[in-house]
Amino acid sequence: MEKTLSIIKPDGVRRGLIGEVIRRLEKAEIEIAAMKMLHMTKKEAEGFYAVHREKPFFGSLTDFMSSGPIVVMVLKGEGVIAKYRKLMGATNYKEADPGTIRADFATDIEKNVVHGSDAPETAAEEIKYFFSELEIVK
Ligand code: IDP
Ligand code: MG
Repeated sequence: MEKTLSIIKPDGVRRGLIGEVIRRLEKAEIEIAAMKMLHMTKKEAEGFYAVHREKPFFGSLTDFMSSGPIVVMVLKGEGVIAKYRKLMGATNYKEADPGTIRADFATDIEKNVVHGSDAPETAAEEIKYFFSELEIVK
């Protein structure tokens, strides 16, 4: 069964969008297999986004991601990686399809409310970054 990592980013938590994002997951019948809230340090955010360390926005992105609490979730189901990416919308909210989370709520290319893994390999790595096997519903 495919799994993916979802994050409600600090802007989403700050703006009271936890319920709205989870409502959309439930409405789409996406199974939540694990969930917790935490506040990453700058170092932890740098570790999570290590693939982007050469990008010009790396410093700002990791400042943002460590600026407040986040909600991390493991989502499970057939094709859930693509299904959840579709629900999120494009990275740049200006290019995101109408009705997607980012089109409806993002305020900035960086502050785009949610994260979702992009492939099975990255999903496995990202899930391991936050969850032990014991914490994931079987
Ligand atoms: P994704 O979140 O849609 O997978 P990625 O390209 O993996 O997008 O980028 C990770 C995160 O980095 C984005 O969600 C966004 O918060 C931020 N980001 C991406 N591109 C830019 C940019 O051009 N400027 C500022 N921040 C960006
Ligand atoms: Mg990405």
